[in-house]
Amino acid sequence: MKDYADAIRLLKENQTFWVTSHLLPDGDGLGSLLAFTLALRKAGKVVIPCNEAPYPRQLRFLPGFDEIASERPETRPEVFVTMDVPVLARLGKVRGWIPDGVPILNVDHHISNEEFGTVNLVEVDRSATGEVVYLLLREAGFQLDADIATCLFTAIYTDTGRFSYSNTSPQTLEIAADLLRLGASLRQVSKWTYESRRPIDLELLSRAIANLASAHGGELSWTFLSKQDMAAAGAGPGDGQDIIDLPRSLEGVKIAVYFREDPDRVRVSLRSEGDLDVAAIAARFGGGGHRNAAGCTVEAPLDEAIRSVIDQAGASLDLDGRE
Ligand SMILES: [Mn+2]
Repeated sequence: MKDYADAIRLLKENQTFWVTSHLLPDGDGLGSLLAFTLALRKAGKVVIPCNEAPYPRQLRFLPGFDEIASERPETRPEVFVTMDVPVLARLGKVRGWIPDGVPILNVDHHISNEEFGTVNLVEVDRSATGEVVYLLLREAGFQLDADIATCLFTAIYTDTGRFSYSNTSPQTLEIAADLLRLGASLRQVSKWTYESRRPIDLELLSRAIANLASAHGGELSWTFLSKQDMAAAGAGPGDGQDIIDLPRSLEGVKIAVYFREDPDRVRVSLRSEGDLDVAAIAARFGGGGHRNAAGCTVEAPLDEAIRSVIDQAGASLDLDGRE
């Protein structure tokens, strides 16, 4: 519990905080950031949530969403807090805002976390950073209310794929139960995060279905959205984030991959079952993540990026088959 004690001391002994998450923040990143903001404000602290925009539209319902600053705040913080951020480069332009000499509190659950903080509260066995934030706030004695519970529930709900991934532990469900008791709205969170598709999302999905491919007797499945796919659907940078769920939903799939072609590079999302380690595959391309969920960016033409990542994925399935 050493890191909890150090983190709690930073929270108690200081009054002014900035809190941020990674680029294109997800439910865990923004849920953790906003829960922290609301809980510390409730205790009379000054907390400024800030992040590089854009933020996903499906998270607009989160309490405090409209207050996230996308420009450098004026007030100097006494502590700079990162949520769900494994490496400082993932902060984007916010990295350049960190004032000299300000301690950093790094709250995360990524195995690839580089422990860049003054205090590192990194728990790699937790399903979500939201779980760590819950334990931190509880341990420190901060009061939780329905809004804070909704933020934390969203963090855990989305990072566990609605409690379906192997990172979901008994304690994850106990924490989720406590959050529902505190007033988190399961229906509201579910509606916004998983039941708010627009026609454009279906257009992207239909293109992803058309691009679906598999190998290794169906154990390896992937799809892609090219620049042309994105443009034809009228999609922007925040769209098509959930397409990885398509290849991973097929029977018998052990490794699923999704490639999205951006103007100057290809973003790659990887998912796996069991002991198959996709963080190791992502690391070969300069990325990282968790054993069963990882990502990287490849600066190569789309077809080349697909070929090299699928080769690596196939090789790890070969190795797996031999064990
Ligand atoms: Mn997370």
